[in-house]
Amino acid sequence: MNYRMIDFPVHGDNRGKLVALEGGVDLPFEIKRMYYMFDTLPNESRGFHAHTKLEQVIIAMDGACRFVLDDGEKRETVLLNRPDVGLYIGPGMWREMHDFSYGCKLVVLASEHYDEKEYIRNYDEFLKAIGKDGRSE
Ligand code: T46
Repeated sequence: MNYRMIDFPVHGDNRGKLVALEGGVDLPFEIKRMYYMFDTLPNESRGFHAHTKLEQVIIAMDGACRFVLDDGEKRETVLLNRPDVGLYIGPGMWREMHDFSYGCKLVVLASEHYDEKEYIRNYDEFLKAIGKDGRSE
């Protein structure tokens, strides 16, 4: 499975906490793009796609959501609910986002600029692309 959780170093004192992330140091790639999601709703899921090249780290700045990660053989679930932990997802992973808490805010740091052509939004095409559709042997 091409994903993992990354614990970020926290600089904390009596004023509160601060996390600093540097591309290539705290993240395994240089950051080319940042985007965020807000006004999410518990009954509205997102994602349902994979990327051929993109690497990303996703952080729940506020609230929580459940990620489903699928490599074409296994499906695993990860709860994202801490601002000091990031979910790294590499290429070739199908992802779905479910069960957003009201007002959940996700920040995403990405290794590439946005390119819709690099998305695989159909699950059968995803299996085919990674050679796990049973016809690629
Ligand atoms: C991912 C998960 C975790 C842009 O114009 N630029 C961008 O950088 C992005 C990310 C999206 N968009 C547009 C494309 C769509 O019209 O924003 C709209 C919503 O994007 P999408 O339906 O792809 O959003 P999610 O939440 O399903 O997926 C997003 C990322 O697209 C994806 O890379 O891994 O978050």
